[in-house]
Amino acid sequence: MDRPEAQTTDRKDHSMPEKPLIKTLRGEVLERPPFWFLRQAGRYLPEYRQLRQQQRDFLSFCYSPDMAIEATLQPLRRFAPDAAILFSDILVVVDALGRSVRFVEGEGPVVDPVRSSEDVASLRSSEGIHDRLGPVYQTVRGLRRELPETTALIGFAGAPWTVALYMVEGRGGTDGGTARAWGYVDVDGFGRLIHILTDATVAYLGQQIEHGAEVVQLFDSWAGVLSETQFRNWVVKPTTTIVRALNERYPDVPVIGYPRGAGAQYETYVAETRVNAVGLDSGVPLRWVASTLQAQCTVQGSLDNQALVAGGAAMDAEADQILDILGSGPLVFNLGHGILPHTPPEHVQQLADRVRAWRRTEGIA
Ligand code: 1CP
Repeated sequence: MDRPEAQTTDRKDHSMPEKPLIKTLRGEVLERPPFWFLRQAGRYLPEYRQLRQQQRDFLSFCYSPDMAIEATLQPLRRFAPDAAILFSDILVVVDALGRSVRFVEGEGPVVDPVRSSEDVASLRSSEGIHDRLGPVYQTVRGLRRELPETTALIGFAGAPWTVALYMVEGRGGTDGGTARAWGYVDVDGFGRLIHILTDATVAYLGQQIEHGAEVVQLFDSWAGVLSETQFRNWVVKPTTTIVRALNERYPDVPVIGYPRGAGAQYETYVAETRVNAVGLDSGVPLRWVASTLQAQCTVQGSLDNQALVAGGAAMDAEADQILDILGSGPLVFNLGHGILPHTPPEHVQQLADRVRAWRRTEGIA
């Protein structure tokens, strides 16, 4: 497809055979589904824990291209998944918008809370974020040079609602009560924050693509706490805007949306946002997925991360069920939520081997 103004980067490999992940995201059904794992880099790997010691502060670690590249590559060396996901965090955008973000050991992220229209007005505009995020773009560019030929590079951002939740609450571990209440009391004020985050997300993911990301994923990890009205306003609408803007500018870059916990609202999400693929959490019934969502787009998921902690026959049985029910349609095998820090790496190896060995049987649904 013609993209006259976007020819300035490393993205010149259109003549190469397509990678399995990208084919699947376009709706093709391969002999076995491609796979990668949410949070495939990180603390469950001893080599990550060692690398992480070289930088005290987690944000500085994310902004060190050499370290972020190395952290991204570590799980690839062990498990050879079909995709690498950029090592960074969804909260770098908050930092780039000018709010202080810290990661406290054992506690998670702590953000200078945004609670008023004045706080929202003080945020940087979306054009102002790139200086701070330059090292992330360098990481993306560096990764494209390092990856094996068949491994796709996934860029990502937090979706506006999930990022707003951390900005308003000031920390993790909440159900977004303060943010939801603000969204009822002052729809316009909270909507302004969502609008700023929507613009910033388009700008941020656009730059990741310009620097070499071949697929992007929007993490809406807290989509599941919203009522139907708020789900429409804070999840569906901004996601639709983001998908439309990216698809217009980069028609060959698939967008994966992951509205964790959305339940029956998954159906609205897929139909309205027009994401190229949808990330499933472990609670979504597989046969329902096969008959509704998978008829409309590629699905990604959805092994319970606790099954991965358990390992053994129980894990194999859960993985087989996903493969047998969803593997005859377009599926990217993955987890329903990120790998937990106490997960034995051998279990991840066992799972990778299992998925790699699976074959689709023609005619069996
Ligand atoms: O000590 C450390 O090393 C920091 C732990 C850590 C790591 C390894 C955090 C803090 N973030 C990350 C990396 C990260 N975060 C990645 C890249 C790694 C990979 O996937 O291989 C990605 C994609 C994320 C995305 C992310 N960050 C999400 C969305 C996915 C999800 O899990 O739902 C969310 C919600 C965050 C916020 C965040 N960052 C870190 C923590 C502990 C949290 C969660 C806080 C909470 O529980 O609310």
